[in-house]
Amino acid sequence: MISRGLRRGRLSKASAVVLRRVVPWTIMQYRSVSSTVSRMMHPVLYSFRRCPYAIRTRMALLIAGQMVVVREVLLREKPCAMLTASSKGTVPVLVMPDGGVLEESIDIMHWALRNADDPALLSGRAGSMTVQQALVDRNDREFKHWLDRYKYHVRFPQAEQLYYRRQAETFLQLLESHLCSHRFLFADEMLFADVALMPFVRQFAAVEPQWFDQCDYNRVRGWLNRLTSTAVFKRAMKKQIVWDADNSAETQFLLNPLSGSMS
Ligand SMILES: N[C@@H](CCC(=O)N[C@@H](CS)C(=O)NCC(=O)O)C(=O)O
Repeated sequence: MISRGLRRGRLSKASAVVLRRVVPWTIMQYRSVSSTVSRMMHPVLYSFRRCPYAIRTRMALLIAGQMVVVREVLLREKPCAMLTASSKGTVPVLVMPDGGVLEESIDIMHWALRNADDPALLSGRAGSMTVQQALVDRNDREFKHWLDRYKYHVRFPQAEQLYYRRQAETFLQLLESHLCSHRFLFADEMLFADVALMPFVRQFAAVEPQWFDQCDYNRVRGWLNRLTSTAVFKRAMKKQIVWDADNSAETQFLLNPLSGSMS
């Protein structure tokens, strides 16, 4: 089961509704709906398809129904426009039409959800946001640290890959305990923490898929499968041509609108 807003798959912005009336969804989805107007009206998201931080923001933007123009970048060849907006050089970066910049994935998620029609979307029961955020912080600080070492163990020869995996597993054990009483981490519906953490656990699972398929973390595996089966995840992972400022064939498109079921 997923949240009300997702089930409705509704558009949150009047402009999205208008656009959808005049532009068939299939065209919106597969062709670049890119024009000076869309860039001026909507924030620009610099993104990299496989980056877990970018995945969580694309999902949150979709869930919140926020219209953005997505520019897929290559990490080894970051566009000047992105570096001018954010010299930090990491994705995701969200550049607002008024020039404001958000350069942390969590900030972009919060911005997207704050501006959604339903501000309580993904927050869960009153008060649960603080607890969710604490788990997300632990992911970003601790799990990500061990995940990088597990995944790129060749670059960290101080210890064996197995050692790094075992360190990362501490976090999986915590997630497993969260999943004892509900289908998602904090409820029977997908909330903020599920979206924020899932791309990292997915990355962990992909390091040794055979081991992960047979490991004891059955609930985590089921949770991950549920999340990767959602329409919102599939939509967020759709391949996009790399954006090139010099290329006259525009490649950015609007992430929204969504239509139909999100589950
Ligand atoms: N704290 C940042 C971290 C973002 C991050 O580290 N992104 C990676 C890609 S997954 C990146 O852009 N790395 C820069 C590089 O590889 O050059 C956030 O939450 O947005």
